[in-house]
Amino acid sequence: MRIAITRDVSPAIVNCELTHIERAPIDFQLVRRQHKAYEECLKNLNIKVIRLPAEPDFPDSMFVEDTAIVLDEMAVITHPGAASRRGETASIATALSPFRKLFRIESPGTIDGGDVLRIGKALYIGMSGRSNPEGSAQLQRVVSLFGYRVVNVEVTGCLHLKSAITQVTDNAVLINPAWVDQKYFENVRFIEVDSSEPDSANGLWESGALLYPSSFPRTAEKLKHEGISLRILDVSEVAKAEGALTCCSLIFNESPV
Ligand code: CIR
Repeated sequence: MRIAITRDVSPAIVNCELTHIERAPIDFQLVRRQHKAYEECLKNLNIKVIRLPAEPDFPDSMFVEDTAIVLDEMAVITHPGAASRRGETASIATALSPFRKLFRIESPGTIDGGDVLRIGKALYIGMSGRSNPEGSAQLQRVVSLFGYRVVNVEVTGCLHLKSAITQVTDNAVLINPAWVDQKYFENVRFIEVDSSEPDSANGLWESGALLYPSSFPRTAEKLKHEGISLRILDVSEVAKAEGALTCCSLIFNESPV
């Protein structure tokens, strides 16, 4: 059984962190509807959704991806790069503890889960404004015990590594080459975003489908030509909080290996 942990939208989302975009009014009812549609899409893929209650004190807390790295063997609770987000991890640790043995990233190390791209036994870590070499070194010490290798990746112009590259099939990644270099990634085929849609590299490949935003029709066309089956979601309000699709869930196999 696949499990997805999500969290209801914080009523404080209008005070979210923003790094690369201007603040625009977020329609709270609409962002909640978009988030619910995302959860429904996961349920339709036979994933069990565990929705945590909203955290009024943490504007960005719907973006649960940043708070943990869940692997088949264990999970690592992160130390998020933005100070305003560090209080989000306590409830995530509680939610994950029935499923995995937990490890932690400690200060001065920082990691946001949005900077961690797992492909097989490789963990690519974006050296963004949110994740630092100390955090990556701590992560490496833990995951190497379970046979994973860690590769630090330079990323520029965007919030997280997974703003610039995500996996979209078992052997292909969708990449914005303006933000991250292909040289770091091994044994994958590259599909480049349409250059007029720089923010379009974040899709959520899950259970044989690719969840993909409705706002990037040109890149979506490219993906369809590759034979990839898309589940299109409108996440316009989520994007105003600089969020995307991977960041709204933590998805993993129920039982550890
Ligand atoms: C932040 O800046 O932390 C939030 N406003 C957006 C986080 C998005 N997270 C993700 O893409 N993994």
